[in-house]
Amino acid sequence: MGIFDKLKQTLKSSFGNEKLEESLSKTRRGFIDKVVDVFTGREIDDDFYDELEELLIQGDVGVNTSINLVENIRKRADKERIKTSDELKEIFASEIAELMGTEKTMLNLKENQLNIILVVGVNGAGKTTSIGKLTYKLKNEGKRVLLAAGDTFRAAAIDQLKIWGDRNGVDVVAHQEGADPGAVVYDGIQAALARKSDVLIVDTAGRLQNKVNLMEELKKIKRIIDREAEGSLSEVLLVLDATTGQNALTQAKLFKDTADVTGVILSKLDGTAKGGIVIGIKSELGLPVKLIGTGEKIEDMQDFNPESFVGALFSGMEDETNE
Ligand SMILES: Nc1nc2c(ncn2[C@@H]2O[C@H](COP(=O)(O)OP(=O)(O)OP(=O)(O)O)[C@@H](O)[C@H]2O)c(=O)[nH]1
Ligand SMILES: [Mg+2]
Repeated sequence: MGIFDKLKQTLKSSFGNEKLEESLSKTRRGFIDKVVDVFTGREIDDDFYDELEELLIQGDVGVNTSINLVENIRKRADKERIKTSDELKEIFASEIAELMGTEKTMLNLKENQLNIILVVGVNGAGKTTSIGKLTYKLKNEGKRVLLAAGDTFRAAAIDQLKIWGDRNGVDVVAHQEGADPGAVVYDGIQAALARKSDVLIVDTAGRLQNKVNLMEELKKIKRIIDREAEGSLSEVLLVLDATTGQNALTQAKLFKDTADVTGVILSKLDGTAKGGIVIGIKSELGLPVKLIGTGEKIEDMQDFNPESFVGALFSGMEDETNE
């Protein structure tokens, strides 16, 4: 039995998520294939481990995580007296699987009350698009959704959210460009309470005069939510652009500390070879990835399932290893 067939068995139902496999195809080719190449027909020595570590770091797995992974693999190789790098492939795959865990981290939404989801992230990360896709997903799950255009920095941002509102057939609470985002959120909360909405999703600006302003504004929005609808802030979701790799990790640290982020939406996982970032986000930041963006269309969002992720990462590999 090939290594990846074994992994398949371990991961049970995780293979066969075609959309995810397609999204991760660049990551597979640009990162996983290279790593697997290192494992092919090599003597296991210090050079081998150095090269592996280097590749993991380049693959945006994160420095600490890469070092730990290689250390674990080295320990297991010693213990299990493994001599060739081919045998190590399986250990590598299983270490990644173990690091990612099996637990799905779902959105924390409560029944019979308003749930506010605050969506934050730097400009261009994919906040507004993700809100559009998330609205579609929640509506399909039977939730009543309302949107609030808390990004008042640009008129186009308000219009863009309204377009997603129209596509989904949900209302958007909005003020004019330059208005106080706190006032928009206040109105959004009153409207959501009056209509007994299940979910109010708040878009926010990704760019203000400077980072301090941005963080102050997020804090102010949170204060208004606490005052007007205590206990309703169910999620603060940080949207990270997977294509930015290590930069996304740096941004995440900033937001995590000031905005009490509860989870990550990883956007643009399609079209990037930097999918290894998923491994880094979990282990370097301790933040759960809750949703992933797999394209620009309304249905291109999935719950993040670590087993499916590992499965998709290593899919298509069995043919080569069975030869
Ligand atoms: N391929 C792909 N593109 C995406 C995805 N998510 C967002 N995008 C694209 O990324 C670009 C920026 O997305 P926005 O939703 O406008 O980002 P934003 O964070 O709201 O940006 P600002 O409003 O400027 O702060 C758009 O062209 C989106 O279509 C995704 O999962 N996959
Ligand atoms: Mg936006």
